[in-house]
Amino acid sequence: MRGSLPEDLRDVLPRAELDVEAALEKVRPICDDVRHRGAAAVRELTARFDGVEIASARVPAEAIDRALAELDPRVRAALEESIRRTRLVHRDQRRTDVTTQVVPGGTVTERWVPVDRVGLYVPGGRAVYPSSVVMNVVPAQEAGVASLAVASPAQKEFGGLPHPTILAACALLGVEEVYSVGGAQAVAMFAYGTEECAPVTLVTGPGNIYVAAAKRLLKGLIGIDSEAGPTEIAILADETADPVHVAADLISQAEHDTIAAAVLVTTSPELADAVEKELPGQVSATRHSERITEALSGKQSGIVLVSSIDDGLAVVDAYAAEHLEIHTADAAAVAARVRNAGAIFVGTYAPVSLGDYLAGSNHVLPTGGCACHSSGLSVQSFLRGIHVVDYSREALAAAAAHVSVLADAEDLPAHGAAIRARFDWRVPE
Ligand code: HSO
Ligand code: ZN
Repeated sequence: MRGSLPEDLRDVLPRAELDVEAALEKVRPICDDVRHRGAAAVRELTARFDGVEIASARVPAEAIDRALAELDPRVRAALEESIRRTRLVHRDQRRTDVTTQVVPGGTVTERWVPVDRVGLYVPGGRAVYPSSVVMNVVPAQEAGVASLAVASPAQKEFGGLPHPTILAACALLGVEEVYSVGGAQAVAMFAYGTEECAPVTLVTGPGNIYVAAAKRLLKGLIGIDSEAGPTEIAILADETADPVHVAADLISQAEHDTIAAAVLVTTSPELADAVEKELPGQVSATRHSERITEALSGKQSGIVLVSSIDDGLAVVDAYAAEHLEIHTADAAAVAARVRNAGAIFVGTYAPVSLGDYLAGSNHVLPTGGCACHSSGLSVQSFLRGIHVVDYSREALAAAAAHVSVLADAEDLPAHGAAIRARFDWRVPE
């Protein structure tokens, strides 16, 4: 992509397509079943989709305690440090109520109130990520959410319980309410509630296409975070970048999924060549080389050559990556000019892998270009700002004329009348 940039960059940039709409028809009967038959439906669907019979979806406290007792001490120490750092960052995101004196005797307060109860979905199968439990639970807790439940698929090899590392992460975070339920039925259980699980007001957490479809279907009844799509890394680099680091970081996110996206945007053809030369060796040396090869050769991944950092910035802004790394001279100055990204990683020593686990930042981030309008998960995701309006008689009287005029202009005279009724139908002078 040399020379002038195309008009709409989004048309030419590589991106995966995910057809959530098609999955909607499949999840509708599942959600209806859970709605009408509750816990019995959840158990039957678990037998059908996860191949394991469970007596109850609720995970007993002893199983959670046991998972923590049996957790590798090194994993425990790393998770504890991840929780500590993530808490530091998210604690600083807490909001204080703000009262604005609009006129004498008239105030509006924005009061921040956490949602009552959150359901957190944690995937099973290939993507067993205790780190995602941390990234969802910590902001909810720091927001002051009083009731938090976790659902994760029943695993046959663990006797119908969720994966033990997931249970151990819950234990470390003080989450006691855990269900061995996966897929669309987990989202439906949270939304409608069952005999075993009280309904929630908000569901967060990543999942497969059926989880995303169930979230889309039930949105409105419940709030949702975002529909997490396949993960993405974009790297903006110049000739000062180290091809070994660039290749390693592209590979690190391609490791998640065959449809993960890894995009390098660079001003340097030499760097592009060097990265292309570097990739095969690193890919073949790593465990998930097949998955990575497929992700890197997919149409959603590639190298974009640009003529200048300005053009590079235009490209990464149009792409709006979930993760954006900057490997340029004066990376901080370039990073400061980026407008669209889920999270920005500045320079050589801030790779995405650090952010995935231990930077303190959140790793639940907008994908699929949604970073141009949405943010990652934060304390704010679990709060509602409620406007509290408090006006005195005098302050209302002083506003009455303007309200009446605007109400009449909208042909809603009863609006103005509601104010005049308080002053015996005559607003005092
Ligand atoms: N990079 C993923 C999060 C993750 N990485 C979990 C490792 N474990 C999406 O931000
Ligand atoms: Zn990752």
